[in-house]
Amino acid sequence: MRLLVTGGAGFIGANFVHRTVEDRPDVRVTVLDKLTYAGNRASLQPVADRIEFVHGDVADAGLVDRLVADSDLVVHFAAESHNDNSLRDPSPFVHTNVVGTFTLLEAVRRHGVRYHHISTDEVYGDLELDDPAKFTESTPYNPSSPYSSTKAGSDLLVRAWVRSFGVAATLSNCSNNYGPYQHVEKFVPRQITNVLDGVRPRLYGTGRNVRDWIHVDDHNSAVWTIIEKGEIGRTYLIGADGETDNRTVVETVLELCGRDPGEFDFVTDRPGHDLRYAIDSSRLRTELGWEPRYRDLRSGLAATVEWYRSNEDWWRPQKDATERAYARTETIVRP
Ligand code: NAD
Ligand code: TDX
Repeated sequence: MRLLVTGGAGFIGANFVHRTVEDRPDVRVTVLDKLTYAGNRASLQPVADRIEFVHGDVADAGLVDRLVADSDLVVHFAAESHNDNSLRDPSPFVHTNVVGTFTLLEAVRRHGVRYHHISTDEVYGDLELDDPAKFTESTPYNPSSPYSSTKAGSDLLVRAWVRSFGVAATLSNCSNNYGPYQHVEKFVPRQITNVLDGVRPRLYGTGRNVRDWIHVDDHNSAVWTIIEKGEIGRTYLIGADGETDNRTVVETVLELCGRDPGEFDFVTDRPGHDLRYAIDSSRLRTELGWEPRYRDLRSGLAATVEWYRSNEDWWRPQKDATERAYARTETIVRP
């Protein structure tokens, strides 16, 4: 099988490429990645001699057409992925998430290539903290940020290309991932690397916002399950019952690093900050038989702390610039 992975130098895409190369020697992997600030060739170094890497933009129609013509399957991870950046400058989010997805869809339509679309639970908006409800595949779209609205737009393009043009696509919407190779701008690696640097973690607002954490390897095993067993045109929610508030995550990271769990600061809240995400993944589990392997967030976080401790060469080059960008908008409000 000839597989094209977009965004394979990013966090989830790189982990997907690693697993695919290890578990599926019959698959020939080509990665298309623009190497934005979030893309890192070093994340693919362990498999560099077993894949083809193409440096380019998913919105480059000529390049995308040539690569798709030579593929049997496209898995589309490439995106601008950080909510805070989308509040500073939404423009690259529209370009990559909307125009990039459109460009890929036109190419898979022309060449009759199978397509899997990677998306997020944030397209559904948020839930109240005290609401027992979870997102399901029929929850109405209600995105809050420029990031989530461009992801919602890209999902709707995929659905329309399935219905109107018969494109053979599946979609998945996953909750918050954690694990190795995640950029230090994101919550979990930001706080781990802060603690390793002796800096107090930063919690937005009250710290009570809830995310539904899933290990990146569980996300990627679900993606392969959907590619192999999913029904064309169908959306599958991916989640591992990992609902936890941000304060608990920070306290756990501090404890795992041998620090006092109270050594954190509250900072200015994110504008429009979604309160809670929670995934009902019954469709994926009952129809396709998928189950997560990482069921204990604390031990998953412990392994992640160890990965960042052992791989400072990977994250150090991004750390200072990331913290300088945060410092421009962040103020400690309750020390
Ligand atoms: P990431 O920011 O770590 O990686 C994105 C990758 O895409 C980078 O390698 C970047 O260089 C590349 N890229 C960006 N613009 C590009 C363009 N125009 N052309 C080609 N490549 C480009 O993101 P991630 O966290 O790995 O997320 C991957 C996908 O998973 C995204 O579609 C995201 O919406 C989705 N998702 C992420 C999470 C999460 O918790 N991180 C959860 C659910 C869904
Ligand atoms: O320093 C911080 N302090 C803090 O309290 C940061 C960076 C974040 N937070 C909070 C905001 C969120 O409630 O932690 C939570 C997680 O924040 P992010 O890592 O920025 O993730 P989130 O905004 O929830 O979006 C993530 O999950 C869904 C990914 O970045 C998206 O790509 C994915 O679609």
